[in-house]
Amino acid sequence: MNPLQAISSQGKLGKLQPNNPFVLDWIQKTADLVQPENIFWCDGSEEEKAYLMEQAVKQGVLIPLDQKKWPGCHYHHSNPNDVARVEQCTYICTRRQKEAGPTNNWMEPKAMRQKLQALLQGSMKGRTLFVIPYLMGPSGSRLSKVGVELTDSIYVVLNMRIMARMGKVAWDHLGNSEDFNRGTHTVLDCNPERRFISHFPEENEIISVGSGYGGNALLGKKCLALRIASYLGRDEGWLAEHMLVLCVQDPEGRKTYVAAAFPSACGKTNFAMMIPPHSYKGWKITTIGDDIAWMKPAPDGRLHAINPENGYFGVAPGTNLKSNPNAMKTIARDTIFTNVARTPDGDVWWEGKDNPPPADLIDWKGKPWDPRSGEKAAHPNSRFTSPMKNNPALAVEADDPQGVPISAIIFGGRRATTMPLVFQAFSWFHGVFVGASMGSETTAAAVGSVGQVRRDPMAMLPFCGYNMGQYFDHWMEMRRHIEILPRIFHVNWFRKDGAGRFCWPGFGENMRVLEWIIGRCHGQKDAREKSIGWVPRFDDMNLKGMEEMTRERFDEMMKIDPEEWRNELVLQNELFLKLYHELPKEMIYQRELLVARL
Ligand code: SAT
Ligand code: MN
Repeated sequence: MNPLQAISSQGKLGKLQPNNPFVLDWIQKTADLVQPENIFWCDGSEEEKAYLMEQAVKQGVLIPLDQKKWPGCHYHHSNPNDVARVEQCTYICTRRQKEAGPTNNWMEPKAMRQKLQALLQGSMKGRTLFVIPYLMGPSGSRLSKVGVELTDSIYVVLNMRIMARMGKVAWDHLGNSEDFNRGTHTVLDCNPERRFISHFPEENEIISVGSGYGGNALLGKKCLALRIASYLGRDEGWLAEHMLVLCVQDPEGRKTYVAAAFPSACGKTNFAMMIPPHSYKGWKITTIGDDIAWMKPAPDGRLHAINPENGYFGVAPGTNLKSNPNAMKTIARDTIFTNVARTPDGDVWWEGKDNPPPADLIDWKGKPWDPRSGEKAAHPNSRFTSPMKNNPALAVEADDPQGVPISAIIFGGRRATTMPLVFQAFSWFHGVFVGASMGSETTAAAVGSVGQVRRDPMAMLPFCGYNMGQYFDHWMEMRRHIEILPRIFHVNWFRKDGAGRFCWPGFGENMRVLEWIIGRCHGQKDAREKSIGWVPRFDDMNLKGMEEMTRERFDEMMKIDPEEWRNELVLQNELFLKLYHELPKEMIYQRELLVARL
C-alpha cells in the first residue's frame, strides 16, 4: 500500500495521485520531515477550486468581493511584513560559489539544507500539506517543464492554479520520469528573520520558507520559470527570460512576434496588452505572455518562444481603462486581489484606478483609510492574479506547443535621463551588450529603496540562476544555433524633459515605436547610424495625430548627451568589473567600440 494514504484524509476531492515512484518517495520524505496532519492532492478541477475557495474564506485567508460587481473575485491581505520579493533572502545554492556568481547570494548547499531542515522539522504539524502538480508551458510542448510544489498555504494553491496549468496535465506530461522540479514551501510564522528563498539548481529543487507572497511563494513563477530554468537553459541550449511576448498583426494580416524584457513593475503587462491608437486602423496586438518567455531555436532556424505561465500576476496601481483596458476586462472576474484597498461592501480600489476613492475605504493593511493621511490606500506592489484566458486580447498562439518565432527582442529600463526612446543594436553581439549593460530605476516589486538607478542586465538581475558573466556568454553562444536571428532593440518610455515631464506619452502610443521596430525587422523602415545604434529620425516614425510631438521635442527625447553617456559608461563598468572573471571578451570589445564611437 502507498504509505502516503495513511495521512491523506480529504474525502472525495483531490484524490489524484500519480504512480511515479520519484514523486511518491520525495513527498513521503518531505511529509516525514514537516509532519502535516493531512495531505491534499490538488487536481486543478473546478470542483476543487470551489471547495478550496470556501475553505479559504472560512479561514479568513480570502474575503469574497461583491459577486455582482466582481464575479468569482476574492481579496487577500498579506502580512504587512511580506509584500514583495526579498532579494536579500534569495539564495542560489551551488557547490561552487563561482557558479552562482557575484550578483547572487550564495550558500553552500549542505549548509543551507541543514539550516532549512531545522526550520522545516515539524513545521506543518496540525496543518494541511497541499501537493500541487503543475506544468509550465503548453501541454505537449518540448519546452514545457513539470514542477511539484508542496505548500501549507491555501492562498498559494489558489494562486498557483491561476498561474500554471495544474493537475492531471502535469502528471501526464511527467509520466514515470524523474525530471521534475521539487518545490517545498512553508510560510512558518512569516518572520522576515526566518525567510529563505533557496534554489538548488544542480538538484532542480527549491525550498522557500517564511514568506507567502508572490515571487517568493508561487514557486512556478520566478523560482522555477526564471532562476532554475535559466540554469537548465544554459545546459540544454535555450533561454529563460524575464520577457513579455506579443504578436503584432498589421493591416495586411502579417504577424510579427516580439519579446521584450523590462524589470518588474515597468509596464510589461501594459505593453503585452496594448491597444493601438485610433489612427492604427487594422493593426492588432495580441498577448502570448506578460512576464516570462522560454525561447529555443526550432528546426525552422528561428528562435521560438512560449509563455510558461497560464495567468497574470500584475501590478494593480496605475491599471485603469486608459492605461490598460484589456487588463481591466481580464481582472473583472475570477481574480484574486492582494493588498489593494477595499470597501466594506466588497469593492476594490487602488491609486490610479479610474474612479476617485470611494468613501469608507479600507487600506491594504485592513485599517480604515484616511485620504488626508498621505499614505497610500493600496500597497504600491499590490497585485491581481487572473487567468490568461480572461484576456480579450489573448493570442490564439498562447497555447501553441510550437511557440512563436521571435523577430525582435526589446530591452527596456525606466530611465529619467540618458536613454532615447528607441534604438536598434548593430548586431546580435552588440544587442547582447545593450541588454547586458541595461540600467533601470528600482520599483516597489522588491523590498528596498525605490527610484535608484541600478544595473539590471536583461531585467534578470534578481532572476538569473547562475553566474551573470556566463549568462552573457550563453546569450552570445546562442547566435550559433539560430539561423534567422531576431533583431535587438532598446526602448525607454520614461525619459523626462527639462521641466520634469515625460517626453513620451507611453501606453497605446508605444504602438508607434513598435511599428518602427517591426518595420526594421522586415527591412521597411529607415534609421540613422549613431554612436549607440540605429536611431529613427523624426520622419522615420509614424507620429501622425501627435500634435505635441514637434521636431524639437522629438530631438530632445532622442538626444544622446555626451555628459550623460560618460556617466552611463562609468555605471556600466561597475557591473562589468564585478563580473570581470567570467565576462566574455566580446562584452569588453563591445564596450571599447562604444567608447570609441562616443
Ligand atoms: O512577486 S513577483 O516576483 O512574482 C513579481 C515581480 O517582481 O515581477
Ligand atoms: Mn516579473
